[in-house]
Amino acid sequence: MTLTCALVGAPVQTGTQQDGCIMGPDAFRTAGLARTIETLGHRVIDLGNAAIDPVDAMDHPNPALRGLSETAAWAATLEHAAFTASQASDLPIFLGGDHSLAIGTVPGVARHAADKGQEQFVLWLDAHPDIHTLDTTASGNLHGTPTAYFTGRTGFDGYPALKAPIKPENICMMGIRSVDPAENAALSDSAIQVYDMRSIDEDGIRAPLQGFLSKVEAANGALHVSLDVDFLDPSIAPAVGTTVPGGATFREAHLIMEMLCDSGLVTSLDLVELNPFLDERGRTAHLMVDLTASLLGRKVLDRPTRSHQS
Ligand code: 5AB
Ligand code: MN
Ligand code: MN
Ligand code: MN
Repeated sequence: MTLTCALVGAPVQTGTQQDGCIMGPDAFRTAGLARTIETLGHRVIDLGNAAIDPVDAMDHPNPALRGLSETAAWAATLEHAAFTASQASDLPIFLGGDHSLAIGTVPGVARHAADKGQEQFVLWLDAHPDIHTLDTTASGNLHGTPTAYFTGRTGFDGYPALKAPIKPENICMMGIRSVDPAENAALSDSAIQVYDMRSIDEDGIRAPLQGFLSKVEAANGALHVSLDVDFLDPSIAPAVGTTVPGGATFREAHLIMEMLCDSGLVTSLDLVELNPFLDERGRTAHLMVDLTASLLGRKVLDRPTRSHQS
């Protein structure tokens, strides 16, 4: 199937401590993302980079918070950008930027889904659940907060009101291996499905992902995939500020993308947390582009393989 993919640059780095994610959109473009997608027979429209206007500082009782007013401003800007890119294309691809950008992209695509009468689902591929509120984050880094915000948890004063919060039972997290105590508490009270690295070691990717995709299909839902570079093992993806050992392998990551491709269910994608300043000759950027290619139909063989038939 030929898709129209819209690239939306989101050079956000106010959600992290370490500078560099601002260069992410340019690194994805330089690594040939558009060309690669076109080679697979799809159309690409590059909508350029989103931007925010200067903002006034916001106060908050948590003294650790940094970049609060800028990040809240990105939420509104990217919600709008994601909503309009969803209308203008079959598959908006958001080029991060740190993961705080999901406070805009996910609500924006969810508003589009709601307008079409569809439920929004989210596949969160990350070492971290990013489910802190403004009160519970100890680092103060807001890239650790998006899933709490878009599921409608309280404690996000000054952020835009959510038009279409994501139901926790519509979220599947995979690759998780670094969880703070407050996040653990939030997840144990939540219907979010979490597959940590231990469960992937024990059971693999295929069965849990198939289970989640069946749910999306049965609901005729829209599916947003949020891919954090640190989902991948740092040995294959060094260009990220928050490396955690023991991440997904090259094949585990590609298998996810190949299964997502076969499902035909994906309606939007975040590529986040790439810090080109930390990369080795562009290898992480290229891996993220290759994973996107698997999601969009790059195959080894033209004929169906055995696992498709089983
Ligand atoms: B990322 C940590 N939980 O709150 C925190 O990379 C890490 O978007 C957050 O997943 C990692 O600072 C955010 C320790
Ligand atoms: Mn659409
Ligand atoms: Mn993340
Ligand atoms: Mn992460």
